[in-house]
Amino acid sequence: MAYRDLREFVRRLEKEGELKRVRTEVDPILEITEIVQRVGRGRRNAALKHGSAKGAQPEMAVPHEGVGPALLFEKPRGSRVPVLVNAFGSVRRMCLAFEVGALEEVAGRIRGFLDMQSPAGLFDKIKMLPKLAELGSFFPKTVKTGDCKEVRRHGNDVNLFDFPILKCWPQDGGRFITFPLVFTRNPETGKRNVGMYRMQVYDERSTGMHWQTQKHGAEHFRRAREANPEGRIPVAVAIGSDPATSLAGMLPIPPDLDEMMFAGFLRRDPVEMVSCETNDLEVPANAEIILEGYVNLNEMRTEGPFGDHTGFYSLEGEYPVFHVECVTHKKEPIYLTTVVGPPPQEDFYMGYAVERVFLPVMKMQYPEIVDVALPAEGIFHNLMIVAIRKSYPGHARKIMNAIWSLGQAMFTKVIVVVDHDVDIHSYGEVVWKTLCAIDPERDVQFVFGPMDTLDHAARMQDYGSKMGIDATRKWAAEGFTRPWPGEIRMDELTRAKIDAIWKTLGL
Ligand SMILES: Cc1cc2nc3c(=O)[nH]c(=O)nc-3n(C[C@H](O)[C@H](O)[C@H](O)COP(=O)(O)O)c2cc1C
Ligand SMILES: [Mn+2]
Repeated sequence: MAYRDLREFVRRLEKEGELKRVRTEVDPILEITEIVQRVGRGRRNAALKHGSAKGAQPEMAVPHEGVGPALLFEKPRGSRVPVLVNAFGSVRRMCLAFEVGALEEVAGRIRGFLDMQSPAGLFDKIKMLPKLAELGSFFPKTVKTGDCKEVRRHGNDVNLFDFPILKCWPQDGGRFITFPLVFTRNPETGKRNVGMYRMQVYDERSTGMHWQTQKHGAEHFRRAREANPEGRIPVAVAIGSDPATSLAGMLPIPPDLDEMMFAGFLRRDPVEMVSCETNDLEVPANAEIILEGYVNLNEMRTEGPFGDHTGFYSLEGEYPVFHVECVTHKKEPIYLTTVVGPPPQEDFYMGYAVERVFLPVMKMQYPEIVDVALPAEGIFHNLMIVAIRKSYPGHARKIMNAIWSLGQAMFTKVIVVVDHDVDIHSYGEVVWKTLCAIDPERDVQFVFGPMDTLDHAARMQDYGSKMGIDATRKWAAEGFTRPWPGEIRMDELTRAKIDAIWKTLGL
């Protein structure tokens, strides 16, 4: 049964021993971040040192404990609303969020749909029926009203400071809403987009809207502005929904594919949507908090700095401004947030789940891909390790170029391509075999293209160079005519002999 809402997930986490309540009054300004860092510290060090046992499941390659327990701060200073943080900060909690025993199950469901082919005979048709029926459960459903409407405030009664919005790090430009679902419509097609874009609180009724330039929200803004530079677009923001819906905003899915449909797929139950009070957007009926308002197409304001998931402050920049005209919320809402900072933090586990879940999609387009790994320290876009089954000259280069043109994987600053027999979840093995396999001048490739907005080393914002390392075995067909040595391994006969006398050796 899909979680009804966020609080049902909180109850589940508590039952599973995954959540701790903090009853002492603490300040959402800096103090909550410091507590989150401390509960995660032991685990963080373990995570930074981790390697994986040969043959281990990828899920075991990341520290199972995550970044400490989920925390519910019941008394944030200055607000009557409790703060939930770290709700998704471990592989186990991500599995609880998707109600699966292993993330592989979600990947398997996606694979099942991708494998659906035109039925050959009656038996095939019958086999497809349950899948087709399941498809129906993906589409969001419009309902008349929902819990998110229990309390409504308009105009001057709106005050964002009613909520315990965190200021995470000392040099942050202010308080930031870090876990919002931002709803807009494509002004040309009317199709919905939902993205997780941080929002800096400027005052009681306005925030920044950190639409990075390649993201779908930014595209909606640009298209609307081209049509009517002096106009405005409606925007709605939902904070805290059932886990799958809450996470849908970060999914790297194609433009015009509805994130709410994907949330329905993940929770195996349609997301119920209600109309906003003041505009024609729809929002999840089970949300804890809804902000309704608009963005002026001719207004930009300085946003940042913000202690980011790179582990550094992202710099100030000019971004659109969200004006809040109406707030609705549950009678006793929970404020869902996350703290980003030096890796790994909660977002690593959210991103890790996305990586595992979307691997089948990547493999369908590029069957030569055996596996991918995004080490936490690579903060998603800095490093991707890819294992391929190499079948033709230049294959590794082809995969690099494929990744640089694959949705948000375009941001990948460094791609390392290795042969299929390298355990890419063992970073020690990757370093060893990569460095042994390359002639740097020959095997490193540079290209230019779009960069993640948060990359502070790029020569300019949003544009820069990327590097691909072809660490596969080189072939004669690629101009490498020397012999390639085999990897050292003891022979079976000797191993068996020593096995037989091992116990007698006293070692
Ligand atoms: C905690 C967190 C914060 C994020 N903050 C931003 C942000 O401020 N701006 C942004 O463009 N993307 C941000 N992202 C990444 C987007 O949510 C992600 O790229 C998503 O796919 C965007 O939706 P879209 O593909 O519909 O544009 C954040 C992701 C997470 C997990
Ligand atoms: Mn989107």
